This record gives sequence, C-alpha cells and structure tokens, in this order.
Amino acid sequence: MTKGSDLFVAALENEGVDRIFGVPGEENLDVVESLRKSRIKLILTRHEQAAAFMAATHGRLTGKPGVCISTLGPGALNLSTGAAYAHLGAMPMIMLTGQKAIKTAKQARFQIVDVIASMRPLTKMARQIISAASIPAIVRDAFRVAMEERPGPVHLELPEDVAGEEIDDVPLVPPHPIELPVAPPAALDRAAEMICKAQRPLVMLGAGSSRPKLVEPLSSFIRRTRIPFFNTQMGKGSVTGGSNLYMGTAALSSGDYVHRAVDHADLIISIGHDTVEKPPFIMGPDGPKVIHVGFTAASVEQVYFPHAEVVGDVGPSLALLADRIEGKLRIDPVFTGLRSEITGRIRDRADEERFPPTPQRIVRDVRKVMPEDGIVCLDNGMYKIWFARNYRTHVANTLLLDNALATMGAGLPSAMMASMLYPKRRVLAVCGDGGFMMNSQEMETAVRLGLNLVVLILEDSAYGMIRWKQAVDGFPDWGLCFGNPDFVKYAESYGAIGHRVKHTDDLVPTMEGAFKDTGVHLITVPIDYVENTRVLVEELRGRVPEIA
Ligand SMILES: Cc1ncc(C[n+]2csc(CCOP(=O)(O)OP(=O)(O)O)c2C)c(N)n1
Ligand SMILES: [Mg+2]
Repeated sequence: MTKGSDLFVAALENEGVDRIFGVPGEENLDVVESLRKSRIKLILTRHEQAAAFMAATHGRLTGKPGVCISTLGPGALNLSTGAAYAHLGAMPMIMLTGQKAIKTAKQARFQIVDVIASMRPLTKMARQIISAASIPAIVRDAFRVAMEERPGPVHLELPEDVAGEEIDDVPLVPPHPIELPVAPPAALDRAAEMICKAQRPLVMLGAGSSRPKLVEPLSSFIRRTRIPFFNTQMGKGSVTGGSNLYMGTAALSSGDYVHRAVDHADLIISIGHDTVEKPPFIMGPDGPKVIHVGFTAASVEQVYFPHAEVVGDVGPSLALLADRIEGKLRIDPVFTGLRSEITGRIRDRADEERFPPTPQRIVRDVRKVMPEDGIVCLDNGMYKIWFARNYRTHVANTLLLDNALATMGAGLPSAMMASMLYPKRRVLAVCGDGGFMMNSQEMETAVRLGLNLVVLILEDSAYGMIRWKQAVDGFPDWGLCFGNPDFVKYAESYGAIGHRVKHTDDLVPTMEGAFKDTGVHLITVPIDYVENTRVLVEELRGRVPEIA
C-alpha cells in the first residue's frame, strides 16, 4: 500500500528533482510529510512569488523543471506572477498547489477559488489530480509538457484527500530522452540558397538560443560561417568565446547603434527569436529579408513575418545549414567598420568619475569584477537597458534578464537560484530600489540557506524607468518618487552584510571585497540617470548618421 503524497514525491524523485521551493499550507501537510522522508529538500521562501521565480530560473538554467509548492487559494494566486514569468520566458517549471478535499466539503467554500481556471492562461497545462492511482502518469506527463519545446510552466493541483488516499502500489513511469525532428532538407536548401544569394547576411540570436543545450551548436555555427551576429536581450551570451563578429545587443527596437548593422543587412537569419521579447528590430516591407530558425514555427506579428523558416531541433539543423553554406560566403567589410563604431559607442562615458556614477560606469565596473562565467541577474528597471546594451557576455546565460514578462521582483530570487546551482561561480543580483523591495524578504531565505551572493542596489528613490518614460512623453515629473529604508541597516537586520558606496572609485573594491568574503552582501550605490535622456533619447534621435 502507498499514499497519494508518497507516490507524488516518489514521482518527483523519479524525475531527478532535488529541491522544492515554497510555502506549504495545511492542505499540503501530507506532501510535506512525504518530503521529510525523501531525498528532496524543502526550501521555504517568505513569499510564493519568489519560490516560483526560483523554480523558473532552475528550469531556465538547467533545462529541467524547477518545482514549487503552495497551498490553495491565496498561496496559489501568489504563484501566478511566477507562472506568467515562466510562461512568457519559456522556462520549464512545475507548480504544485494544495486544495480542499474534493470528495467532501467540510469547510464549505472557505478559501476556495478556481485555481485551475486562473492558471490555465498562465501555463502550458493546468490539471487537478482526482485519484492517487493517476499520479505517476500525470507527473510524468507534466514534466514532459514543461520541458518540451516551447518549454514553460505546468500546474498540478493535489487535493488533500487525494494526497492522503491509500492505494495499492502503482509503478512510476520512467523518463527517457526525446530527440526532436531536424529541419527537412527542402527547408535547409531554400535557406542556404537565400543566404548564399544575400550580399550582407546578419545573424540574430533570440531568446530561444539561450537554451542550455544550444551553447555548443550555436558557437559552432558562427565559427563555421563567420556571419556577423547581434542578439536580443534574452539571446545575450549564447555564442561563447570573445567573438569578433558580435555587433551588439538590441535593447531598443530601433534607432540604436546596433540598428545600423540591421539597416545595412539584406538578410537576417533569426535564430530562436521569440516574439514575447520587445521587438529587437521592426520588420517592414522594405527592410531585410528574414529567415526564422527555431524549434517551432514563427508566430506572425505586425513586426515579425519571416520570409522562410527552418523549423526543427535547432542545433542539428544549424549544423546541416552550415554544411551547405560554409566557405561560400563573403562577409561584407562594412560590418567590420560598423562593429568597431558600435562597440566604441557603448564604451562612451564608462570611465567617468562623477558621483553618483553613470549607468555606463556601473556596467563597466560590474564587468570588471565578474569573471567570464560570473552570473549577473537583473531585476526590472531602467538599468536593464544599460546592462543589455553595454554588458558584454562571453558565456551563455551569464546575464539573466527578463525581457518577456519584464516583471519587477525577480532579480534577487533568480540570483539565489543561480547561486544554489553554481556555488563556485560569482553571482550578482542587480536591482533597482523599487524592484528589490518587491521581494526583499528573501534576504532571510538567502542568509538561512548560507548562500554566497552579492546584491547591488541602484538607488534613485524612484520608479526610475517610468519617470524616464514620463519625461520622454513630455509629462511633468510627478508622482514616481519614494523614500527608502537605510539599506545597510536593512541588510544587517537579516544577518547579511551591508555596504554603502560613497565615491565612484569605491564601487569596484567594494564589490571585489564582497565577493572575496562569503555570505550575503548588499551594496547600495546611488545612480545618475541623467544619461537616460542624454543618450537614449537625444543622442540616438539626433546624432545617428545615415549609412552612406
Ligand atoms: C511587478 C511590476 N510592476 C510594475 C512594473 C512597471 N515598471 C517597470 S520598471 C518600473 C520601475 C522600476 O523601478 P526600480 O526598480 O527602482 O528601477 P529604476 O528604473 O528606478 O532603476 C516599473 C514600476 C513592472 N514591470 N513590474
Ligand atoms: Mg529606482
């Protein structure tokens, strides 16, 4: 005989799960007891949202779903932003929520909301488990659905009577590897012909190219074909090695220096682009032709309507495409000139001494203290554009940002997950003073778990990005400033170590010292956002000359 919750936890072990994040409620107590007897660690968080961000980041970084747990109603609803984060960001995740018993209703409708219905639009699949015997099959299916392209979250609701149900043993379903079909020869031939005919091809690496398994195949494609490339915000770092073909990152949709390369191209090979990202460039009737290379077909949008597609497992498909075009391309020399201009532009003002420091200087200083494999996890705010534009990455998934749901509050939890997965690598969370405070309670979790982690807070006492947009749109400066706690004392109250940067030159040594030490460090630094308007509006609107 076995119990539903034991079977559920055994099914998680069968999938290789080693941790589960969340806040249990009384409806999960059978599961908690089954976890106690298992190899899986229960990691309590101080808010379910953070648990979901952590589980999603596990999926993002490993390709294997992270798992989070909550109670019914209020706890389950607290997972919903994390569900949307994983859904838009294509991160595999399993959410397990409790529910009152379904065969009896001893508490009438107390705490009951239709969680399945609320999760349906935020997940790939949302199911209630109605019998213990179905658990092995449902859990296996949930992991399959979460992992398969396009990956994303799956929600399972386990009512407490099903969790406590005693049944005869049911065998688990063993997982097995699944290979995806490779793009058909006709599609590869057509794409190869278009690329060979083009005069000025350019590769764009999108969010999908950051899948952990694509690190090698993408780098090999660029190495073999020597086609210059740029990336979207979430495609950053997917080509390893300090490639001299990198043209920049599209943090804006148009008008940035990198768009000079886009405008110069007559063909864009768009690898793994996912239109959940803010458009990296806007397709129009007169622009370059576009070939979409992806695990799945391109969604057709007003701003993205590829002329040809190579659909299939991206790694092997790219190898077959490279076989067809390697050695046949002449790379337009204009790209080389553009490249030095674009990379030169993004170094502007990175050396400035003024205090508070400019975003460019902060990005440069962070790059200085982060080794190539160090991981920077951003929350959402104005600085995200600066990091996306200016922070050079050399290793895949070393700048984790969310350009899909673009939610505030994920910076700290995603960094905590990265630090747990890669304890030997430096991990830095970069947060605005707004976004940090949306999940700052997880400082306690980070300290309790004994993580080594540095959190950098950029203080402008405002929702700076919205304040910037307000100014760009010509509205008066109103309503978007707030006060902050004393962040040093705040960190200390959690048992973390707090630092305040008072001179621009102190930023590098403060970060370096924090990384050399162990434990959770919080560093607060004011930021001078005058550069937002000076560069991202005035300079780009006025000074970008036309291509000759
Ligand atoms: C959960 C959530 N609420 C609101 C927004 C809208 N929003 C985007 S950026 C931003 C301001 C961020 O402020 P802060 O974290 O201080 O960063 P800053 O822009 O000041 O550097 C807001 C309110 C959002 N993206 N996510
Ligand atoms: Mg701010």
